[in-house]
Amino acid sequence: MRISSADIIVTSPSRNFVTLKIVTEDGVVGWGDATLNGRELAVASYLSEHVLPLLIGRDAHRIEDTWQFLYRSAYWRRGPVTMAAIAAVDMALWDIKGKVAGLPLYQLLGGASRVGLHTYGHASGRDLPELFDSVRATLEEGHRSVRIQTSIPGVRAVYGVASQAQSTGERYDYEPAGRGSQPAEEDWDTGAYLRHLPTVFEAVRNEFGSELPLLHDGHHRMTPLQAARLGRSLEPYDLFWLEDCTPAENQRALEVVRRNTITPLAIGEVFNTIWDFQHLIQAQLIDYVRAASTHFGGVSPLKKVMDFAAQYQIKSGFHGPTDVSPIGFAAQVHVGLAIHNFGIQEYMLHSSLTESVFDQGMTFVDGFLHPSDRPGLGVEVDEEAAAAFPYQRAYLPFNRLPDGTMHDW
Ligand code: CS2
Ligand code: MG
Repeated sequence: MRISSADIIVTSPSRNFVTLKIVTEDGVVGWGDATLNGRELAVASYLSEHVLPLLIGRDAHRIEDTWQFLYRSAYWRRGPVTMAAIAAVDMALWDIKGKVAGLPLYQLLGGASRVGLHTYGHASGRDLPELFDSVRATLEEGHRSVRIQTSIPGVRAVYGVASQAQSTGERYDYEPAGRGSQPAEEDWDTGAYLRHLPTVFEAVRNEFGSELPLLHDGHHRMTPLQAARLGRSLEPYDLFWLEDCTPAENQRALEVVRRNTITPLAIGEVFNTIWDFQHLIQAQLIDYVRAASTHFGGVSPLKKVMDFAAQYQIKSGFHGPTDVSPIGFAAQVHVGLAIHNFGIQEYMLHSSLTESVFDQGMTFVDGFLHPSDRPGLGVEVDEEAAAAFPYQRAYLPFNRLPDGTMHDW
């Protein structure tokens, strides 16, 4: 079954998305997500200039061979742009295979291992009353686990706090990458953060009890020792995980953290390949794999890294922000349903505008997320609707320390 055409759709319903459409000679359509937040057009151009011409005439059924061809033949491997491009092709081909087979993707991956996926949602606030309201709203949405982010006294604007500075009127989660020609500047003070955060978790535990699973995202901002100290000071509050506590480049940092705390660790939303996880998994330095199908080369490598992680009792916690499109999100929901070592799924809910372009058939009932039972990924794109939302330049914010030093994400 040959590929007869391949096209890129760039659309911005609430936020930018890059979508690949592959069509076979007998008219089967496959969709893939190639969205790289803040650098979207680089992937669109990588695909249209270098990859799409290679796809025409290839056998759409040869998913693994096509993946290896795009990965190995380029000579320069890996990196977020390359891997988001390969991810889109991989997803689109799995979508096609599912449609031809008449089966949802999870059935091709071994079938369901559970009734549905437990999710976590985001809660945040400038102060405790606002945070508590946000936790309640997150629970009302159906999540049974909650990520807690908070303002820090004396620090003007902190990433991940919905009601702060760059909020645009729409729900913050929809567009943390602010539209405009320059990124927003935020503040950071690690000392103040390390002092304040345990007091917030203590208050949340007092308000919501000991059973609610709580998570926190450190956004790569600590040194190894700072992260170890935070992990230890949060132990009384029994976190489900502490995410991205140190910058991902220095993997040995996790050894320091691990030696000093039993707070579970999740990492890897900015990782691109299984090799980024190799040491962390083998040395058992993490508990959850945070990869996202879209930034990790697609469905095929996501399944492989989880099978590798399974040997070490490490579970999935796939990255599920709104900058992963409904297509990329569906791809990893199928993987999560099929694998044995599923942990939890981050679920931020796309805006109604996004859903007017991407028709997703998944369900979220009684705290369980279930992929669509339509054949393939189960997401269809309304191209006419997409055309009404042209690309808008957008950047994630960055942050500086109190003395003006540029700091880590
Ligand atoms: C965050 C993301 O979801 C998360 O855990 O780290 O919101 C992240 O900041 C964005 O996906 C960046 O594009
Ligand atoms: Mg994160």
